[in-house]
Amino acid sequence: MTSGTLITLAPTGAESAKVDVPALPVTVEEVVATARDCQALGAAVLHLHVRGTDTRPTLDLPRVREVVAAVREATDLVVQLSTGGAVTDPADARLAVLDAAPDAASLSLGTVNFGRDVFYNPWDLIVELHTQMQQRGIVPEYEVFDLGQLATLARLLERHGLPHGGHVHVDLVMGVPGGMPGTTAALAACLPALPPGATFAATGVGRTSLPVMLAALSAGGHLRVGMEDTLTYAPDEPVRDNAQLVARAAGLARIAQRPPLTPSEARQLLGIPVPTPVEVPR
Ligand code: KMH
Ligand code: ZN
Repeated sequence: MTSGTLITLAPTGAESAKVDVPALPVTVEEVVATARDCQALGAAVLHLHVRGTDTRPTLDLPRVREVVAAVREATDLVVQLSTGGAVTDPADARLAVLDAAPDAASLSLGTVNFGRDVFYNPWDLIVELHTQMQQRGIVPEYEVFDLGQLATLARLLERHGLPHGGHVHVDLVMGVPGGMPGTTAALAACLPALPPGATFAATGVGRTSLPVMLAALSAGGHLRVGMEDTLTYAPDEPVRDNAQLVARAAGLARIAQRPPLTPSEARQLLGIPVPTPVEVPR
């Protein structure tokens, strides 16, 4: 069992509108402030969906680069760009996000119903993302929405080799309407299907957030939290901000005697090189 807990913050996502959720960080300043606050509370990785100046999700490369650079300037967080985007995003634009040269990127392992929408992840796109990340030195986080997608992961690794860095890290995204439920039983069913030596995190969407977090901690797993997945803190109590969710996750991790990993410990775990400090001439 890993001794510490990797906490990934997913602050924004692509599903909620700023008008409906005013606390959602969408501007560069809001994302940077959120990232900084949440690093101080125990987050080590930032799972990032970028919004345009109109507050809507965008994969526009200059904008993506601008937000990545701003987060890097202000924090030590591992920057993990979403290649999932929004359900409406085409495959080529999702692949092009890798041009922003993040430390890491998400890689979804199968097509899944997403509420009334469909989140398309055909095999050829999975292979293309995996091999492009290998070539570019970007570490994937494999997003798994259903048990069968772990069989896809085994096939992917067998045919195309280990990811850059050599370590396999999986995020079980649970409770999506159309995917596996956010229950302890579903999480336990996934564990024997993880590749040997892999680590895993779990994310419970909506009201499954807490049960999934507790199940993941009890099984030696890591956590992803944030307003991408959770907008209600308790029944009838909207989430105040992302920091509230990270603080709860960090508190539970400490109670489990697996305190939050620092960003540099997270890099070691995930096989991401620690950035060398830039020497300032005197
Ligand atoms: N926005 C969802 C359709 C990812 O970031 O890789 C997909 C998603 C997964 O959020
Ligand atoms: Zn995402």
